[in-house]
Amino acid sequence: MATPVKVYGPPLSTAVSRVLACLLEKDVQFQLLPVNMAKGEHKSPEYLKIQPFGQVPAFQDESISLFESRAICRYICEKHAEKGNKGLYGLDQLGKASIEQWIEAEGQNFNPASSILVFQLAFAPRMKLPQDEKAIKQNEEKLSKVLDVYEQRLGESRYLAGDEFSLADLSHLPNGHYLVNNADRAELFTSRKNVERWWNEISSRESWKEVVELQNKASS
Ligand SMILES: N[C@@H](CCC(=O)N[C@@H](CS)C(=O)NCC(=O)O)C(=O)O
Repeated sequence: MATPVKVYGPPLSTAVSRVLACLLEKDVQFQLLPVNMAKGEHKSPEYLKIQPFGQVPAFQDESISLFESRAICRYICEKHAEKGNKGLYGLDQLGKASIEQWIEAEGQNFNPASSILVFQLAFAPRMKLPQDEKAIKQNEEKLSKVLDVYEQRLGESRYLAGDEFSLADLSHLPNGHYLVNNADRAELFTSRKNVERWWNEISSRESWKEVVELQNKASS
């Protein structure tokens, strides 16, 4: 049996949960190793050897160490092309180009605004930090504009990159989950009928439900 890959970091982290969702879609065995961020373990010299920016996740497989959740997901999909959800990262050049385009849209357009909202609305209250109302308003406006583009796209195809669920859709789950369930911003999704349909489909995948279970266990 193959040695499980190692994922370092708490499942409550959005970037860690992106990698976990990918591993579960691809049916790849993994070991989740805790990093106590409250104690600053992610900034320790030992951890910085595998994640030089001092962030989670870090990832190890055989002799390779990787960081950056989207790069880790791409690696998992390439290495395990024949396992689990075979089409997750496309089956041909055109399919992959479309998936890449929408992974970039997630990283460059959806993530900047949504990650600020997730921090301000879901994490700041838990950490007893003050909320920045101006940043919340500005980023809600930014994200609305991004989701208007998604609304149009999702009127043309079932998923972002085409008619199959892909890594591009999966990449939206971590921030989307907090916005809908922990930040009282479900309306951003439900006020757009195609986005709402898409969100309901992608967030009810078994892989994502398992990630949410891991998150719930970690926070209980
Ligand atoms: N682009 C990175 C982002 C990683 C990231 O921002 N991780 C956060 C948790 S979700 C973190 O480690 N924050 C602690 C810090 O930056 O000190 C990725 O996708 O892996």
